[in-house]
Amino acid sequence: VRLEHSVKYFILCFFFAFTSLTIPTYAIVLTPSATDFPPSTYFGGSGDEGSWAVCLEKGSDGSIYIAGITTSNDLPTTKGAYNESYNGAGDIFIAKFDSGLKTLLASTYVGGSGEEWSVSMTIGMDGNLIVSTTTKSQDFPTSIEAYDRNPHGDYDLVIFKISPDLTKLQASTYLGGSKRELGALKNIASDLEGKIFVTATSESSDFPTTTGAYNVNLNGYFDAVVVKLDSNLSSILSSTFLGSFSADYSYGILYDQKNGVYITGHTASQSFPRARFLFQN
Ligand SMILES: [Ca+2]
Ligand SMILES: [Ca+2]
Repeated sequence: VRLEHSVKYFILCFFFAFTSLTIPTYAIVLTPSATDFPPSTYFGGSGDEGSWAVCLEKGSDGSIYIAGITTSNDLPTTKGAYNESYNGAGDIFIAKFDSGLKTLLASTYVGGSGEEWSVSMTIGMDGNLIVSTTTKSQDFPTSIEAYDRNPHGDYDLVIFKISPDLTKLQASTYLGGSKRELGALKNIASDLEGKIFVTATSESSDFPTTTGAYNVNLNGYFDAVVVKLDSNLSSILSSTFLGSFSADYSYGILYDQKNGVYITGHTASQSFPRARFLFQN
């Protein structure tokens, strides 16, 4: 790895897709002054970590958060963490390290008794972590004031907020229709007011949309969906489908204060909706 002088702080996190191997997650921090191998650490248990995804964020105090999916029932968790023990069938893990990756500051599981897969994480304006996952769990923990406390069909999204010390679930809601909703590695974002944007792929004709939204009906098979929620995850502010007759998959979201929300994905639709002036028609 070549270190550029302009790189002030650089983090690499690897993920693997080998399902037949037991592979721990590891994170490496590179700094321009590093003369030896940069700070790095393994993090894992006896099962698999990060077979589907590992994502990371840097806190305002320099701490490093990593989140992913684990099948280990013995992953290191910290006393007083929100959920110290494994819930089964694949859970989310979230771990917080100091900037040098020397100390595990906090570590928790989050999940229900069924399968969780896909994880996406961002840090909100209030410092809470905002996480999105895809779940098959019928008992994923939700908050009393959640938009939706009930699962719908096969796979749903769950969006939750957890405190920066990983001790308190601040809010959590299901989001889905009667068929499958599928998240991605970078499908959540937050604006300066703390409102939360999430994108996913849905095959549910009853996925919740809002009156006046760009497209309130499922188009064909799979569509992208884009949803804006309030900061407590207690209501949908706006929600739309985005797609055309063939499959349209949504993979990523970016919030830009000036221009709004960007979505990226993959389409098999020849007639995917386009604006007039595009890079490529
Ligand atoms: Ca689980
Ligand atoms: Ca569903």
